[in-house]
Amino acid sequence: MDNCIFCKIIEGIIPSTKVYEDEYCVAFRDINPQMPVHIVVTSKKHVPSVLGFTEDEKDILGGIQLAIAKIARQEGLVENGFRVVNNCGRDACQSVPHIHYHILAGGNMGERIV
Ligand code: DGP
Repeated sequence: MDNCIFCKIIEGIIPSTKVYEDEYCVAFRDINPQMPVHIVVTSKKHVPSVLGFTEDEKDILGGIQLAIAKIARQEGLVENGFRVVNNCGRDACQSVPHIHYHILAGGNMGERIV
């Protein structure tokens, strides 16, 4: 999609540090990391948020979940654990309207989610 930062990263127009790619998604290191490990996993299909998927796109959603597990193993995050965050809409401060999940790791994040 024109003028979408993540579409441009997926297409390689905007450079990024990619850590994973498959038929459903691309993962790259966040430009503004909030933890020592901060990876963004985004759908290759431009969908603004989790609200935008249809019943026949369950394969994409499942593919992303499986990719998150693969990335966690690949990046050595299994032993100490990690957090997965999806911001959706205004109150969650979603800044890029192309669905993505944050994988956060590399230190204790506390018991509270926010
Ligand atoms: P969110 O606020 O949930 O929409 O998260 C968007 C994230 O995307 C934010 O943590 C910063 C990251 N981001 C934005 N632009 C770029 C970029 O050009 N490159 C990379 N690597 N990350 C970006």
